[in-house]
Amino acid sequence: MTRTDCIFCRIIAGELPATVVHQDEICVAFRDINPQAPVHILVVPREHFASLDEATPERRETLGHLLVTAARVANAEGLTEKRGGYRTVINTGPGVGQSVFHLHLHVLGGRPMSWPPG
Ligand code: IU
Repeated sequence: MTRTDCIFCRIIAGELPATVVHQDEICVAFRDINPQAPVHILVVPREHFASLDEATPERRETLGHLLVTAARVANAEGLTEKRGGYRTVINTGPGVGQSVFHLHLHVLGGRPMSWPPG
């Protein structure tokens, strides 16, 4: 169900612009508007739920599909393991940096990264 007050629901519905790199019946992947790496893509389920805290057994297929899509998108961007790899991130809660409360998985790559994250 599209939420009119959710920016990602509105992107998914085509009401707001985004550079979409992949879409299917379960999710949409588009370039982050404020990229933190040469490649920074968000993989977003069409279904609105706020965060990973709302993961349920009923959402298993959706959650698994996000990971499969993240790998496909990363490889399509040339971010193979041999070419530096990529990082996937799901921020859960404002305390760790979540700012949009529609679950999304970040795919970042194209530059060296350190660990632990800040
Ligand atoms: P976060 O994990 O909730 O902090 O990630 C939200 C991301 O959504 C962040 O990287 C923003 O740059 C990005 N974003 C976007 O791509 N387009 C938008 O219209 C808005 C945020 I608002």
